[in-house]
Amino acid sequence: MKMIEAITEQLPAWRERVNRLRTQFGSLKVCDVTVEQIYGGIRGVQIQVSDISYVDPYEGIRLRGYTIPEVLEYLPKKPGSDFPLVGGLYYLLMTDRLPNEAEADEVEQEWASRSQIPEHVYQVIRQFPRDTHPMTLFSVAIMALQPSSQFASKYAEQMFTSEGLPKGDYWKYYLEDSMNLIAKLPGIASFIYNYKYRNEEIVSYSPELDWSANFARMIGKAEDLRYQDLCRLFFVIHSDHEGGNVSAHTSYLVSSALSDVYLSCAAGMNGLAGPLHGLANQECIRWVLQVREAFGGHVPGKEELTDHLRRQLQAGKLIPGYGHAVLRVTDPRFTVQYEFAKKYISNDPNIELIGRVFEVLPPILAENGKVKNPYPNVDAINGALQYHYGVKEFDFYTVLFGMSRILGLTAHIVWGRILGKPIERPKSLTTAMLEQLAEKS
Ligand code: CMX
Repeated sequence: MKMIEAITEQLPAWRERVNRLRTQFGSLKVCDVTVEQIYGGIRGVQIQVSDISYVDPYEGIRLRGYTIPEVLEYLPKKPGSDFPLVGGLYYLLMTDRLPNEAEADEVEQEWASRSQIPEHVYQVIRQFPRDTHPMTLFSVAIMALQPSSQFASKYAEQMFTSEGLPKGDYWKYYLEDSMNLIAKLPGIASFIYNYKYRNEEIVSYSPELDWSANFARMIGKAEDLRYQDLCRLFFVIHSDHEGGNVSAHTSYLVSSALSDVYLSCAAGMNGLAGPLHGLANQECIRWVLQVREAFGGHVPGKEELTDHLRRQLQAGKLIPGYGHAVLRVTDPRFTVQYEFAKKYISNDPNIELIGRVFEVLPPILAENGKVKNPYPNVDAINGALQYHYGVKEFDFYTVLFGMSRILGLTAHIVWGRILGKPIERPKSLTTAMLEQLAEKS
């Protein structure tokens, strides 16, 4: 694979950079930690390095240094589509280089050749009651693939041989496992969708189509080229959001114990399934529909909407899709999806309402100065787009998010092995110890 060559070429330079930092500047202090941060979710404590992506509060996410509009513009596309091949995005995340068409295509072809899902994975999903949350099914399906981990078997094997598996080569097996897992995600996610909401159909992967279009086709949208484009857009923009969010940090931590890609990604997906993380995106469309319902199915005018929003805030309610822990501007991932919506489905009433809320809500949220970011985040529009194209099962939206996020998680995990990162083990203190520190201060 070209991806392996591109990484191998860069290896000596990367290892040299990290070694230099560790040996020459190992004792350099990066930041302090306050008691408030320890009790307050470790917010703002700079304890990680992520070269895959960085979230700037005023600019939003950069994937390998490229902003969302740049990524959408520069990555190779299939003829007839305005949106990138996810294979190209993966090449960028993994190798730190923009791919040409052949390189993006090679990743797509690799996925096609690795897409066959073992029968027992479907059986595992079928054992669960149909009302099981799709994220639970997604996580167990990933776990069901774990016995096929090349890293796990190679690692176990070398324990009993004289040759051994050089530490510097671990990453190659992690990359193999990542490619094998990602190749199967459209089949797994679509089967979960079909099992829960459609006809239990298992649809095989078409090598003619890219990863995103395969997923769309597998849930019955073979003819809907616009939905296929939406999938490409969605999967690209949700792929990574730095290393500190719950799913990225969890999977990275688990992989630091040399747990393989399957174990690590399933753990990350369990974090993504939490209502304060990935699950938030199903709340936004629910809220949009509730607002319309409150106005008899119509989209309220500006004044009516302003009154309604003020009443909700006065009642202490959160407005889903607004605010962010890091961002201090409109999330660029909202902006590109809103542009897609305005271009193709501007007469959809939910999109119309989302546009009106975007006009009136930020100044209202900003009024009392409490909300640090009064602008929309990516979740404010995700669900409405899926809903328009007929994916109306809200609880499935986090699986779509998960499919995309595994692209980023595996890039972090593989690079952890490339750079020889050790097992993570932060130190904990007791409350009494902090009280003693406080006494002395
Ligand atoms: N509506 C009403 N009040 C809000 C608000 C919103 N959308 N966003 C923040 N606030 C309130 C908070 O509840 C908090 O009030 P209290 O001090 O009374 O508890 C205050 O404003 C300050 O919050 P903040 O520091 O601006 O925001 P946080 O970093 O604590 O939380 C987030 C960020 C996203 C959890 C929060 O804005 C929120 O709950 N938004 C709505 C849910 C949502 O859209 N979640 C998706 C997040 C997407 C992502 O993480 O990628």
